[in-house]
Amino acid sequence: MATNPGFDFQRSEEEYRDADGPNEKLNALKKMLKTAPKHKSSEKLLASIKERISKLKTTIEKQSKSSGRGYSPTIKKEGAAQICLVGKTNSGKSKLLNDLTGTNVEVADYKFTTKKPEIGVMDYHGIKIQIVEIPAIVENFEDSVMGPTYKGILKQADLMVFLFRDVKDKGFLDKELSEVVTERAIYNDQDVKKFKDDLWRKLGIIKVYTKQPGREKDLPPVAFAKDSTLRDVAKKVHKDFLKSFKYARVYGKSAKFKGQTVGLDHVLADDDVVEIHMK
Ligand SMILES: Nc1nc2c(ncn2[C@@H]2O[C@H](COP(=O)(O)OP(=O)(O)OP(=O)(O)O)[C@@H](O)[C@H]2O)c(=O)[nH]1
Ligand SMILES: [Mg+2]
Repeated sequence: MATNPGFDFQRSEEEYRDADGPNEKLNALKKMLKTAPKHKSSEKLLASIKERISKLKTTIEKQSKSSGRGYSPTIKKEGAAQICLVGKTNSGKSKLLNDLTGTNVEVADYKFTTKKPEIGVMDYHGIKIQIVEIPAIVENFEDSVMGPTYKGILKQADLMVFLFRDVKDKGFLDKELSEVVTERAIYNDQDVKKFKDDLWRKLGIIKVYTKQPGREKDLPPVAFAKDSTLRDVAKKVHKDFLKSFKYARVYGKSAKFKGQTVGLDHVLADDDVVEIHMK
C-alpha cells in the first residue's frame, strides 16, 4: 500500500496529542520520528521529537522504579529452579499456573486479569520448582512502565514458557523478548502431566535419592545441576560426609550395573540412588 508521508506524520501527531499515559505517548512519538519529513528544514522538528522521547523514557524509568508498591520487583528464587510463564493477555498463563501448582489465581476472559507476578510451587516427584506468571507482555514491552522490572525477573529465571493461541504471537513474543536469552519452552495446550516432564528435561537438572544400606531410598530426592558428582551430593547431605567417606554404591542410569561401587568423582544422572558407606 502506498503511504503518504505527510499524512502519516499528521496522524501520528494526532495520536500523540490523544495519547493517554506515558507508554502510549512514547509509542506515538516513535511513529512521529519514523514518519517525520527528513529534509534540512525539519532538523529542528526531529531534534524536538528525539528530545521528547528521551525525556519520556526517563519519566517511565523513574515510574518503573517507584512503582514496586506492595511487592518486591525482583522475586526471591525458591526451590530447585524458577520458571516464568509469559504471553499476551488471555493466553492462558493463570490457567497453566493453577494446573501446574494447584494455586488459585483468577482465570478470566477479560483482558489483563493478572496485574502483578503470581507465584506457585510445582511439585515434581518431590522436587519443588517455583513457577511465576509474569503479567501480559504488551507491545513495546521494553518501554512499558513495568517492562524493565519484568525483564529483570525473566533474565534471572532458569526457564521461560511462551504461551500463545495463534502461532503469529510466538513471533511477537520472540521480538518483544529478543534481549532475554533465558532458555525457552513452548506450551500449546499439551497434557499438563506430560508438560511437567518436558519442563524438567528442559531445566537440565537432576534429582538424586540417597539411601541407607539395607533400606529403601529416602524421600524426597534432592535436585542438583546436570553433571554433578557424588562429591556434590556428599557436600549437601552432611558436612562431615567428605571426611568419613569410604565409598558409595550407585543404582540407576549412571551405574554400569546395579550397585556399582564408585568414588567421589563419579558423575550422577537423573533418578540415581546413592548408598553411602562411611569409614
Ligand atoms: N481453550 C482453552 N482456553 C483456555 C486455556 N487456558 C485458558 N483458557 C481460557 O482463556 C481465558 C484466559 O485465561 P487466563 O489463564 O486468565 O489467561 P492469562 O494469560 O492469565 O490472561 P491475563 O492474566 O488476563 O493476561 C479464560 O477464559 C480461560 O478459561 C486453554 O488451554 N484452552
Ligand atoms: Mg493471568
